[in-house]
Amino acid sequence: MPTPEQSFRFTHAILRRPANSIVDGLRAIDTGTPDIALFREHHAAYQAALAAAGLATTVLEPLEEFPDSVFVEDAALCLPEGAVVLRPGAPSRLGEAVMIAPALREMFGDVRHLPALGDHGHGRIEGGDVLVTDREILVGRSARTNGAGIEALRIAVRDWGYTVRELTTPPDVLHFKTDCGLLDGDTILTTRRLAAGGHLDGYALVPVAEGEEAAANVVRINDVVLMPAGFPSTAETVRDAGYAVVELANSEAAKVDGGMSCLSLRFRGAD
Ligand code: CIR
Repeated sequence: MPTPEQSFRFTHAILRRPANSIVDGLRAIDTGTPDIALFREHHAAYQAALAAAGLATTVLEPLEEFPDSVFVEDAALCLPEGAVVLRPGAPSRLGEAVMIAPALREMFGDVRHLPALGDHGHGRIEGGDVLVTDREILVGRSARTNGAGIEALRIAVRDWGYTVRELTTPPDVLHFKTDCGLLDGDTILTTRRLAAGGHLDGYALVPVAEGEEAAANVVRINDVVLMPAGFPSTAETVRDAGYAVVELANSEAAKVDGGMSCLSLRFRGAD
């Protein structure tokens, strides 16, 4: 059941170290090959920022056979009541869900798998399309997330008291959260193209600066908002709105379409 501030008050995070195979990570546009040493530095700084925000971090070993596995967010959804193993829509990433399940079982008493729906159980859903707010779980249908996947999530979390609302990720945008991030339980930083769909009506919206669309994927963790570095106007906007901002270098993850939210699974552990 959603409770006030549960969408950003966390105690733990799960990360996975980048594999050397990240150079083969999926990307919409080729803007260069990630520099692995620099990616590792950025990843360590990201982990340190989570720790500084008050989280205990568990860092899993790299998985060379899954180039995109550093982006742990896409394989699971963690809620205070338990964890749900998702079904990534990118064929090369489906196995990441199997690989994250043992870590989830160590940390959660209740780990759920999505029910198979329809004749072939073809539900697909990636965590990048899932935004948990203090009121509900928003899920954007995308090239990676389909209606059956969203329906399966709805069934999986129903008895925990969550409402799942299906929205649409804008065309040619990887994930719903590529274009937005939570600032507090009902305030969302968003691109104009996502807001234009009217999907987020009812929430207080803070627009990213024109030309800084890549700044929208932020994560609020306890008292800070983690943002990718290099988007000064949006950083200022978020600060002016009253939030403490931590800017983190993200150039290497960005080459494979990764951002602040994708690099961790954040949750509130049992008290
Ligand atoms: C992919 O295309 O799946 C990865 N290269 C990037 C995943 C980013 N994940 C996220 O936004 N949650």
